[in-house]
Amino acid sequence: MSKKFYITTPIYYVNARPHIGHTYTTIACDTVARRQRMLGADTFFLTGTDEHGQKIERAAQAAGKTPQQYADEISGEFRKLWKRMGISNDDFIRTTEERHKKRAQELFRRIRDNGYIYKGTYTGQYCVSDELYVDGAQPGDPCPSCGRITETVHEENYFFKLSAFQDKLLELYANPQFVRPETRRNEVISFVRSGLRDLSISRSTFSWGIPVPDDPKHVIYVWLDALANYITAIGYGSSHAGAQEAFKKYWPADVHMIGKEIVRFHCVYWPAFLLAAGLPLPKAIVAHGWLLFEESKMSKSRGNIVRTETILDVLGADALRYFLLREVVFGQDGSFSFDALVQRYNSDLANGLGNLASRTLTMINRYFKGEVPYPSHAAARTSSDDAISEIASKTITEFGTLFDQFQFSRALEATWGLVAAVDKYIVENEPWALGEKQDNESRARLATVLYTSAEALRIATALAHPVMPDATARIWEQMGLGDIQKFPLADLAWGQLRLGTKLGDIRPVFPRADKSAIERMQQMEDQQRGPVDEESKEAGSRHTMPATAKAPAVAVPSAAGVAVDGGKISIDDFSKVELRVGVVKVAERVPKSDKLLRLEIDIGTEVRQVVAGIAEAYAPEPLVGRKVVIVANLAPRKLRGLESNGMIVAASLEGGRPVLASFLEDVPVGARLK
Ligand code: ME8
Repeated sequence: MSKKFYITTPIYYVNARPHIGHTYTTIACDTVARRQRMLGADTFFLTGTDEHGQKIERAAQAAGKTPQQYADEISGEFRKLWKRMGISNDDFIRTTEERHKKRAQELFRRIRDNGYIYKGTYTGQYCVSDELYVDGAQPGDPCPSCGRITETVHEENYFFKLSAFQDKLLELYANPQFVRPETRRNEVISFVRSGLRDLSISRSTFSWGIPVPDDPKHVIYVWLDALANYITAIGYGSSHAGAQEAFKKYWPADVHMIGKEIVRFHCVYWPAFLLAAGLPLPKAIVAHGWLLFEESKMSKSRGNIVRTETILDVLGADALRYFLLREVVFGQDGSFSFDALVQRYNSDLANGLGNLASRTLTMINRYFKGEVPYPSHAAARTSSDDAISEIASKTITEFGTLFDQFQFSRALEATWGLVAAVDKYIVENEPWALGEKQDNESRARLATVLYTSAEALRIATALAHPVMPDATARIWEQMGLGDIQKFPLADLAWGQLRLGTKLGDIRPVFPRADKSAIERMQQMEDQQRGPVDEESKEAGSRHTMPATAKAPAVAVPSAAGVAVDGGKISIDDFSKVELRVGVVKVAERVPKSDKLLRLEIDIGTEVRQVVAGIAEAYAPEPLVGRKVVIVANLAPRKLRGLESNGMIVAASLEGGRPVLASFLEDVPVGARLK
């Protein structure tokens, strides 16, 4: 019986369209799943969307949609993107599906029946963006995870006896494989050692969630609902025999792959829920770092996201997959830039693997009529041939070891070491010069050199297949080897390339990208922001910081030349932003816009026209006479043909309405904020 392998991505919130941060985790899991399938494991790869909770409810409300409509739309975007990229997930779970709801309720019931749930009242702080209870925080305190101001929650809840699991959890972490990498494991250990408080696992002040069994006034806490997906998708809690079989077969998961910000939920809460339910625990939780763009975490709320589609349109999925896994050291944060992407693409793919494939196969075509030649064993053999076969054999072992430790970057580095060695070998052996000669010795030598090159190419291609499924499948076909997916990777060894193998049609796999590729991608992102921008320009003025890097009104550390130190700006940078108290003199709706108000604001020295995207939250009339804060030295821009000369400052609640900044004490008009 073949070994089973079950791997999961986090299920992504539907409050934001997918960006390359989500794509990163999905690509990493897809690569692992593909390698496992090639190694012969009965593999199940799960991804999906997380659709309940207050954050989604609010985001839907802000978009003027029902939560279900909203979730359908964004969940659809994720599925469309994964399909376009050829992601090989075996299932896609949505937490609003009936199968999930019923089975998640079953999990709740089981934990309750086992005596780990009781009713109580929660009074404390909650971060809606992270859907996180922030223990020990006071009203007005920021969330320790994302920095947003927490909200005070006072409601009747069901509590989970998390405190009962402290020792058991610490025992689990003794196994270094359970939480990886080591830095995350240490964080988790110190968090649990510092003491665990019982956890509220239901909410009763809104309704967008799965009803608590037998008490539908409550909905199940979104993290319990979401984490349950890992078992509900494969049949936990189902009465169908087939689903029960699947659960028995695939659970426990071999790997839950996640981003580092959700370690606590996966490494503390999830195992505790499973222990309470008497279910087996996942074998490993592997956390990677963040993709950064312009020095900070790529995320919707920061407005610094890069869309995956842009890269797919210009360079294709394989280029992105290779770049992310090669460039970013898995486990650590890594910066994304179009420049680095194109540079890597050209050096490693166009000039590296692509060039090796095309020059080797073209020469076999030219000198041996498209059939893999016979390598000579005797006179025409040199130590340089053996060196290549040794490097190739070593690479196979090294790649496996590194890859299985999730060290994708080093595994690829080793493989590209082989590619570079063969390149050098070709240059030194000059097969093109040998090809010009007709004597037997030259022919024998040429055969050996081209066989050696082709065999190394075959090995590099097989190893890289899970990372770049499409391009490697094409190289494999060009080598006349058929369907690469059927190749049993576990058997990969030097010397398997059969003599006389007839090559297929040879076409370039990675055409070189020129500078215009970078510009095109940048333009596409700007344009994409454009139309959203019309929206977000409207909305733009309602963000404390403008949503895009285009208009860094508030000292956003960026390529604009602002000195950055670990994402922080200096006081000098901050003082470049002129924030002033103003008073609204005139307020009226902008014709044909639901979102915009035209304001005339007296800032002491002059009256400014500001166009602000706050019309959905504020009627114009009551604003007259109100004191507001404006960014006074922002470059003017046009919105709906009206010049906006400054930006009004408002709290931007995730998915919610803007709330204008104001003062409790009386302040004079024109006063500067610093
Ligand atoms: O947290 N860099 O969903 P989410 C790297 N629904 N990875 C990133 C990233 C970035 N800049 N941005 C997002 C949730 N990710 C919950 C999970 S699971 C039971 C529930 C990836 O939409 C990364 O995997 O906020 C991160 O953990 C995940 O997307 C967060 O997605």
